[in-house]
Amino acid sequence: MIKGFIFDLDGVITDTAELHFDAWKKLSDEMDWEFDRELNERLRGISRMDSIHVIMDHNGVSLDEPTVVELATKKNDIYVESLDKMTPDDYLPGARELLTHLRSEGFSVALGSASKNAHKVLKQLNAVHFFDVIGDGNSVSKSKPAPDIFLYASKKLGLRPENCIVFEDAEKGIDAAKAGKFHSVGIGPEQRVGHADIRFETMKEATLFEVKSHFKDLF
Ligand code: B16
Ligand code: MG
Repeated sequence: MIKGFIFDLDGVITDTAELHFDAWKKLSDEMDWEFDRELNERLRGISRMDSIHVIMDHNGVSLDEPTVVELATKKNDIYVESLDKMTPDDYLPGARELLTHLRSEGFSVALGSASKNAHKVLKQLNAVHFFDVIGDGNSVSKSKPAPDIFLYASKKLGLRPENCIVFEDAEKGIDAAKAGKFHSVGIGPEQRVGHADIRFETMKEATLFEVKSHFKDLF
């Protein structure tokens, strides 16, 4: 039986990828590092520290760890400032509707994001009340593709993985859901999340009706 839903944040509830891109681009320009949209795509769903290492590797750069932390903090300051402009108009189409529907049907709902800024993003969206549990980058130390963040969320909901559906837009996020034995819904293109149990191009198509029709034996 499905009793709970666990949502990733960036790419599922809202699109912070663009703001992450701007902040990494600003830092990269200052450092004279190459950074483009293709590289940004590889940062989808992975932690801030993993992200900066991907960018440095791409540029053949190696620095001591305190300097890396300092640079990642600089990027984060730029990113966090840009979140001030986010408003309740910035849900991805369909996301607020689905969260509202889940609430009205009494399902348990958790966030399972890699972001350490998830709370601020939810506050800007006015979305905190949709979640019984907020699992974010501060909740666990091993990031996706490890299943830890989703296991943390389901445990806090008091549910087993087989009773939960994870919504994810990142390849490594679906890997994490599968590693934890959760049911999974992929949001995005086939080449990215085609390994999910069911895939929708965008959140707009991912209605509760469609999800229930796919997992019909589990409702
Ligand atoms: P922060 P998600 C992820 O969010 C982003 O997709 C990823 O690009 C970012 O590096 C990560 O959060 C960490 O974010 O720097 O705010 O801690 O998709 O897991 O909700
Ligand atoms: Mg994501």
